[in-house]
Amino acid sequence: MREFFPNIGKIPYEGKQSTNPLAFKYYNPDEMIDGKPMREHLKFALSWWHTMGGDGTDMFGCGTADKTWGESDPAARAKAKADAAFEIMDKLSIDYFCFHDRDLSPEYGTLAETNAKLDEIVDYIAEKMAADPTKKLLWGTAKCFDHPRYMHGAGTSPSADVFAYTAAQIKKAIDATIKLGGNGYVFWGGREGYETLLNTDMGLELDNMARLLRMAVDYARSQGYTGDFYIEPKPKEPTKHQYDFDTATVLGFLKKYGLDQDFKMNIEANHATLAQHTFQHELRVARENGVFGSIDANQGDPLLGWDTDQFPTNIYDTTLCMYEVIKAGGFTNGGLNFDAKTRRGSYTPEDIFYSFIAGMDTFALGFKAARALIADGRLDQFVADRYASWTTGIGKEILDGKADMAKLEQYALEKGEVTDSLCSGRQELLESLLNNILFNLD
Ligand code: XUL
Ligand code: CO
Repeated sequence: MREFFPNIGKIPYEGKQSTNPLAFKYYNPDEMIDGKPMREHLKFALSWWHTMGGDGTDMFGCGTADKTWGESDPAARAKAKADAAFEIMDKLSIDYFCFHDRDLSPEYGTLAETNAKLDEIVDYIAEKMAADPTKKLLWGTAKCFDHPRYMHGAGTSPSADVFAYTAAQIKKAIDATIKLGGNGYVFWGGREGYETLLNTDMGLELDNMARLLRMAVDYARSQGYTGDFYIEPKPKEPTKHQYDFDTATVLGFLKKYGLDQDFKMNIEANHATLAQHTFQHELRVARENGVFGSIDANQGDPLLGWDTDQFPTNIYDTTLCMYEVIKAGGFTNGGLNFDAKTRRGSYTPEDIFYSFIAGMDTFALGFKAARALIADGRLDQFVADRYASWTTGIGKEILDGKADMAKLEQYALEKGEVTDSLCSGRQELLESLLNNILFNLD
């Protein structure tokens, strides 16, 4: 088989003293931690769209990177893409991948033809996976936002015909996910939102979105799918207002339509910042509501208000992210999908490897730091102590349901001004504790 990156070998782990740009400094895939290798804790995934398809095209200019994989015929290119993807995963010790249907195989003249060509490439990838069972599908999804038919949305389009087309496309993407053994299926609301309320029936659009999700879940379950369904919140872009604004908004939507038992969240770091939240905030909301599922690992630029999808290099963010992941019990069906692209100016084949190494090392460091933070115990103890007034006395009575307004009034009247259960929040102390943990890692 053709080698696409002949100048790059398998990326070794060389440790933090290494100066080799093509080596991991912190990510040691086979290092055993709590009885399982680091690769199984982190479950890194390659995103087919950015890595295999993204050529650097932006609103101001054409592509800078060659992602033709040496083929001009679309079907031949789809296969070459798969070969190159497996080579990249192999060389970087990445075990998982994620796809949109149209990343695997483009649209052809009719839906029937498009589906037939998709089947061919799915079969091809299934063969490659059978030959190398270390390569697994983290999740699949359908690209219901690219083609002009989706200009006004897909599941929330004013056109019932578009809704039907969307259902047909998602049905096929679910089939592909099942065929490739995926344990996740993502709904990111590509153009499910609005540009102006002047032309929008918001109530009908949201009802229809819920109808589509219910049909999709019922269909997948009828086909024996046992994995998770994820919603990936995002507040804006491409539309001015995306309905799946953030985790809290999505939770309200799911509860209203009785879908809350069927969905978890796929939290993307850059989407959190677009919603003016921290990455940790979104993860915490998901964890506290029992819907933490998977992560799209990337980062934005604090000075830019758009979805830059950069490879994550911020150690504070990855530390606090992995803190939430560990507290949520680790990944089950989910993982860390690099929904990230090399900068337009980082256009060479080596840049793909440098970018993944940067992102994977940053998450490995974050994982180690989060473990150290938890093992150290001072942070968790501080939080427990801060809420100590709920473990005894009136606090415990409130939690036990043994207090009402009259009883609390009586208590407050007798007790007088509150002093003894107020104490400092110690924010600066905790921030320097985090620094201390980070810079004392082995
Ligand atoms: C877009 C985005 C998507 C989803 C999958 O911002 O994150 O790539 O992850 O549709
Ligand atoms: Co994403």
